[in-house]
Amino acid sequence: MERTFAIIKPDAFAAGNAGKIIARIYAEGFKVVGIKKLYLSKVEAEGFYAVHRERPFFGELTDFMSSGPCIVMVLEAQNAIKKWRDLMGATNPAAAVEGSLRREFGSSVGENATHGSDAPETAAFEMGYFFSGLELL
Ligand code: 3AN
Repeated sequence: MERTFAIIKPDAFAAGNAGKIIARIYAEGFKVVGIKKLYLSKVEAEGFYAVHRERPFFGELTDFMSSGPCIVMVLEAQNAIKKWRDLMGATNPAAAVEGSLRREFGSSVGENATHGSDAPETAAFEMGYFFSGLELL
């Protein structure tokens, strides 16, 4: 079993799509190990996305991620990292496969409904950024 970190981003939360996304997560066979609603500050969003600090879209990305509440989760499954990224689809919703979450719920490359860790090292950092060990029992 593997764990990954996921976010239902502010666009999807504000649009009332969190329930549908969580239903898909269960339907695809993930176990939800941790889940909570947060309203990130700009500084908290900058810390989470620190790896993207030099990218031209860093300001836009962290403004958006601190623009409203989101839901952060730890998901468990076999090959959870790849399985969750496959379910999300491509970064750009217009290029994401039919049936993927970003295709269905995303509206642009920035406001793309969901986040998922891209490797075991980033998953470990991201889970630890938002959850204590006790919250993941
Ligand atoms: P992914 O989340 O699919 O791994 P990354 O790691 O390339 O994508 O980008 C991290 C996040 O930054 C994306 N989820 C997306 O919301 C945002 N992002 C990526 N490219 C752009 C862009 N050109 N303009 C605005 N936001 C972007």
